[in-house]
Amino acid sequence: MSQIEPNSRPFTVLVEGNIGSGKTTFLNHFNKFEDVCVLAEPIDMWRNCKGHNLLGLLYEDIKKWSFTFQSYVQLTMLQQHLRKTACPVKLMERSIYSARICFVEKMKQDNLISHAAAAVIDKHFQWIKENTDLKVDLIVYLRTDPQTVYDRMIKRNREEEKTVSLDYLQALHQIHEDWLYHKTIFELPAEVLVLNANLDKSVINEEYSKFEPLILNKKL
Ligand code: DCP
Repeated sequence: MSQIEPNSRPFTVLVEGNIGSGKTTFLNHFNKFEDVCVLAEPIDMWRNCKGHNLLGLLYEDIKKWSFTFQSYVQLTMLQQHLRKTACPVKLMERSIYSARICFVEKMKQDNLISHAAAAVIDKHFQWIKENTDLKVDLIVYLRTDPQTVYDRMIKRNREEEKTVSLDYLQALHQIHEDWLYHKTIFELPAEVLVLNANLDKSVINEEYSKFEPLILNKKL
């Protein structure tokens, strides 16, 4: 395995997309490369914060738990951004950026989080950006149709997501589109590679293989 110099930064790639867009499948595809450090979303931590299932609480009563949940997401995502690796490439499932730009924003729009609570999250976010190294080299946007991800979500039947509606996925889709496709809202921390993630699991690995050199920062 090739290693990077002790103080240099790995080529950092964020994998973004709607709920059910196939981020895990994407990460699994790249897990086979020994030069790649794959950081899955810390969902187990969200399910067990000192014994509390924050993800479960969130969907039980979204208004009551949005702030608590997103505060913890922000901390766990920061830990992922700062995690050191000797690998030359680091692949992260989601980021502190999508937490703030997609999820907190959606909660704000829906009045699920007070403007005061959102301001606190934002203050933390701004401080983190200014005082830590969140540098990213590439964003992979797994672009999907809301109906496709809704069907996948129903099929996977994750206990906490039973109350997630097609409307919610449509709205989240729109925010991802505005941020990563139309590029009309917020900042973009890196260039975006858009992939068609509507494709079926049986063919999607072939699609991902085509983009391996770009994602792994290898010259063609
Ligand atoms: N979530 C949230 N706020 C965040 C990040 C995630 O409310 N800042 C929620 C949405 C989902 C769950 O956490 O219910 C996991 O969402 P992701 O879209 O990040 O991960 P998936 O497991 O759905 O990814 P995929 O199916 O693409 O592999």
